[in-house]
Amino acid sequence: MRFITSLSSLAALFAGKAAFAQDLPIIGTPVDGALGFQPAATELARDIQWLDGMVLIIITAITIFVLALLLLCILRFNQKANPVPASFTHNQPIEVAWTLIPIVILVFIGAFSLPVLFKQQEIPEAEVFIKATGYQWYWGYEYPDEGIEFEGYMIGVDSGNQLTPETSQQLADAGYTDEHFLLATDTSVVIPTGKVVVVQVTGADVIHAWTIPAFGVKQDAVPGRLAEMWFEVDEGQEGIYFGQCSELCGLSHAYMPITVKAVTQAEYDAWVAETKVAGAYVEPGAVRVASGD
Ligand SMILES: [Cu+2]
Repeated sequence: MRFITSLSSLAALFAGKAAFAQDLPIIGTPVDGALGFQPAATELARDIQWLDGMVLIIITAITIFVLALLLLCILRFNQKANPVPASFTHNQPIEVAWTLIPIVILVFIGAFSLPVLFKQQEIPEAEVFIKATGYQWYWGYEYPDEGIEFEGYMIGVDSGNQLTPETSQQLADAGYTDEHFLLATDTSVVIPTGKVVVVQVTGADVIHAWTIPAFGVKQDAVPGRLAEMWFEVDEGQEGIYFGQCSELCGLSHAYMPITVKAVTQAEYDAWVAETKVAGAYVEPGAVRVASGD
């Protein structure tokens, strides 16, 4: 009887995990063959994606203009079409124009890019505070206000960073599929949506870098230095977001990804409470089996 009760508790545990995994869509992930950005989940990401589009228009126009000038020179001023070249060396109006016009273009771009940069660099008051430490080759996370501390390893690290049947099973158990190999981790950074999250980033051994492309954030993790960055995931954008260490840090650099689970405030509060009680990371949404069951 006791055995059956334990089994049903275990089933409930996995059912809880699976239900949670299905509830949370995987939003921030690379797509095979895609060229664009991952969907922006924060204002910072929207800002930089808009800036990228705007600058792309300007550089496309400049490239087409320069190409047209080149073609004009090739066709009109080749030896056959223009056997006697002009011998003047100065043209003041043109020199003034090619000095002033680039200045105007650069000031125009700067007027849009500097506010975006300042918005990233001016760290607002934290509603959730996390410290991320890069190690060779995994990430350590601390929520100092909550007394929570855990490490995040890539799923598959036990199988020598290979996609073995065991790795596939571990991925499935965590609610992922084989396509999330190299991205999914055993634990996740859990954050609430609609709240300012400040992340302090540092490195324990060599330089790593913490990033989530869909949030528009990337920060080098330098040993001996504490860097800060912030983001606020839009409400309604609850989901799973992947990132990877983005600073070449040694042999297994490719195998220290980052998984963020953005959940509602209520789910976040429940996760903090559960993880505090358990004394170690608890999968958010998992039904925890109370001792003595
Ligand atoms: Cu790395």
